[in-house]
Amino acid sequence: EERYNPAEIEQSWQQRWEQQQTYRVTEGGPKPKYYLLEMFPYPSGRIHMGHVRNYSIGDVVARFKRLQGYNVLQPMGWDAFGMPAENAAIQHGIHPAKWTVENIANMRAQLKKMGLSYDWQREFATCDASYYRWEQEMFLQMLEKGLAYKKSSTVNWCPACQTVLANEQVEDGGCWRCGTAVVDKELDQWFFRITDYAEELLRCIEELKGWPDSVLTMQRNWIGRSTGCEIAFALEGHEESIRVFTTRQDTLWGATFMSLAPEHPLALSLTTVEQRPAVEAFIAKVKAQDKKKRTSEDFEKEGVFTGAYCLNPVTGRRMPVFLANFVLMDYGTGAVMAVPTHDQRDFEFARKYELPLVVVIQPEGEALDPATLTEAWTGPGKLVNSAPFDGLDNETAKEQIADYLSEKQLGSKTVNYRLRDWGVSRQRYWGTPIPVIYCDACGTVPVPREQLPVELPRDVAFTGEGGSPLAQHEAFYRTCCPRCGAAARRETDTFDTFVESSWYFARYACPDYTAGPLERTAAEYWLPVDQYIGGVEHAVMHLLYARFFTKVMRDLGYMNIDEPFTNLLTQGMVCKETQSCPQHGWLYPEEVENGQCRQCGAGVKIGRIEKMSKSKKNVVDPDHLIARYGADTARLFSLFAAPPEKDLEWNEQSVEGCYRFLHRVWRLVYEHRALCQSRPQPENEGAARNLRRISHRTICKVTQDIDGRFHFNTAIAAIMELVNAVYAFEEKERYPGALCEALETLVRLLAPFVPHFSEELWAGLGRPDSLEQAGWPSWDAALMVEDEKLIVVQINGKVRAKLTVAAGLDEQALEQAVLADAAVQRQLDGKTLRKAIVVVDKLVNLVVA
Ligand code: ANZ
Ligand code: ZN
Repeated sequence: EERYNPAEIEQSWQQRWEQQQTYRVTEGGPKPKYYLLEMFPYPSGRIHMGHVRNYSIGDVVARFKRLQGYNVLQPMGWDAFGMPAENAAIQHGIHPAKWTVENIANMRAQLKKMGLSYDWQREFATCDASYYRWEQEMFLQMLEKGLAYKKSSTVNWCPACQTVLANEQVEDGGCWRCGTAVVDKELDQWFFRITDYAEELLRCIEELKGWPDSVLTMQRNWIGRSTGCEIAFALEGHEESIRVFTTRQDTLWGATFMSLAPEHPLALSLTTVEQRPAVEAFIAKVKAQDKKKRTSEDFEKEGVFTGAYCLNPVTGRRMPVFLANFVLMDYGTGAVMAVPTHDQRDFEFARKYELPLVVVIQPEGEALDPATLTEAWTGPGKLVNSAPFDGLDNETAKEQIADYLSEKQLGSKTVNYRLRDWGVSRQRYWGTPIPVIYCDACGTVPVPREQLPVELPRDVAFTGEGGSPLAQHEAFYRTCCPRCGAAARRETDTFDTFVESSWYFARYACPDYTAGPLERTAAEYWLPVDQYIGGVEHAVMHLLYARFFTKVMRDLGYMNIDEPFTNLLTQGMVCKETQSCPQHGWLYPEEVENGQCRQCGAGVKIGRIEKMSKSKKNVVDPDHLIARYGADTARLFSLFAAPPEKDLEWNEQSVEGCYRFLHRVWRLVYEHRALCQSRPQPENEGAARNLRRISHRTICKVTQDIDGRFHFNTAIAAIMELVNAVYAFEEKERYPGALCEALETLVRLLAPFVPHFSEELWAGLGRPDSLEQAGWPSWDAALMVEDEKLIVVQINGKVRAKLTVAAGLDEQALEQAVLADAAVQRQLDGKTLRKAIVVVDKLVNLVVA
């Protein structure tokens, strides 16, 4: 067709891809495999611009790799369990299963309209029993190995969602989903022993060369390995001693008091009768405080004296024992030897309660005086007041003191992790049931394998009133003990949905396998994921859990890899300015016309540019975008407007620009399609040579920009320049070969970005092979170089001559060529050459006297 009509061609190519199952892949064959994965979506109902961006980025890489000759797996599925489905049930009376299935159908249709090259055969949803039954099976195996266990623990509880939240799901003391203030609650919970893998998870970070440094740093900090000592402090008048964990055993001689967590088991038993009321009041006060706040730097350090004393094991000094709000029970041993001269929190605490200070680290060229000290010295220095270690630099002292303490049996070297075991119990309906049964006689009994899956019952009531609907569903929880047959109760908690997303990437290798979680040959063929793409908000939880699960599944014999994702790309957010009306609050873009509110006509206030979100209504509906411009324009815009890691700002003009660009290319190719069909050979002379140079340079640049670097925006910009060069090419009739080469190059380079558009144009060019058969174009380096260069010759800084020489001459050759030139020789006549300054391919300045 003469005119570019996206709606028509997109539909026809999508149909063809579907009918021919173009993107279906199987294991094996001569091509190398390439597994590209985008983080799968939660089926919230509709796709948003963030999805469009994420999947456009992924699809470029998938198509590019396919054209390069890889056997590319790009799957899609649904992270289908979770709270929104249940909340919808409570609010609108629609069953979570129905809600989820409908949302998936909507979103699948939307994604299909984008022309993404997924192998849809492999699609699955994590709420399918055929998926989660294998999660249940793996849980049972983890239980056998002690990797899953139950313990009573204080959990973060969201009173609004009525559920436990992982530490990572608490943001500024509020629930990550609804913002409600989180409270502590004691509950029996299932845990995964991720701490068993802390060391390996940390060590393998070094091998993740294809991950952004920022993500690796976050993972490293999250695991939080500290090396130091555990030291015992004897208590006056008590049998027990207090053990502390410290990373600064070099400051032991300066420890003047002790700080315990208010939750410390010895706290009350140590307390003297006189101090008891104050201590009890303090404990009650701290319990009500949020843990994160309590330990933040700027939170007021507070404590209470217990009346008890312990002894510094090396100085023999009596140290008063305090409870302090900034000491947490779940780190180290819950007790801190306080060194107010060298720890800022201890310093503030000591000033407040008038406790003694002893300097033990003396920085170079400065004499610290406890009387005038205004803050703790936390830097390096030499030891003082620490005989027999005086005079050592403190790093050396750390080592020596650690050895000294072990010898004297006062302490031992230890490693401590900030990482905690992963609490996976949720008091929710819409999740994977945890397959255990509680029997009065036999205790916790695993559900026998042959009874798996423990399926979620459909007929549940959603009252919204606390607890899980499963706990009210008698037919579900009433069961009998698999061991003794007595009446027993089934576990009604379900898994954290992060469990499902921890291994879905592997299941795409064999989604229909019925004999286990993974079919060995398929998993070995596809895994690991070569390139993973998703939001940076998953830098810690999801990515760490998936790494953990990979190692667990490896140790259970399901996989033979250590790490799931070889390369990771974290894409930025899609942002847009907000708009609001004084009367009607936030406004959707379509509620604004000519800067006025459509409802009341008031002037609209343009707000900050922020991440697109429904709550602020600064969103663009991908459906509208695609209906108006087509999927290819939507894709091109998402890829062209910013590099993938950066935030992308919505810009209607830029969308228009992409749309016009495609029209422009279309006209150009269409106009010359008859010429190209005759397949002229590219010429190698004059202007033809020039155009060919641009074509080949563009192939080279686009390839390098895409491959591993994801500089799609500059790749597209280079293609745009090629289009300009073809438009400007004046000898189209004389050099049809070079022209056709340029046009074919254009279409082929655009294929990963705008696939429908490129397929259609390619078909029109009359090449016998398909785009895919033609493969990714290669460049000819010889054609890329310019053969001649115009060199400016200066004598003592003034331009005296110009001459043409072969391109690429090195400094010496260029100087010789210039000096051999007759015109230059004439100018130099009789003068002596002092120096020649040579800029290759450009200029030679001769300094003469
Ligand atoms: C004495 C000392 C002297 C410390 C000094 C620091 C500086 P990281 O690196 O994070 O592992 N600590 C230990 N357990 C704690 C707890 N449960 N709550 C709060 N603080 C705790 O930090 C280790 C340091 O944090 C330890 O080293 C301890 O204070 C404190 F000049 O011991 B230090
Ligand atoms: Zn029993």
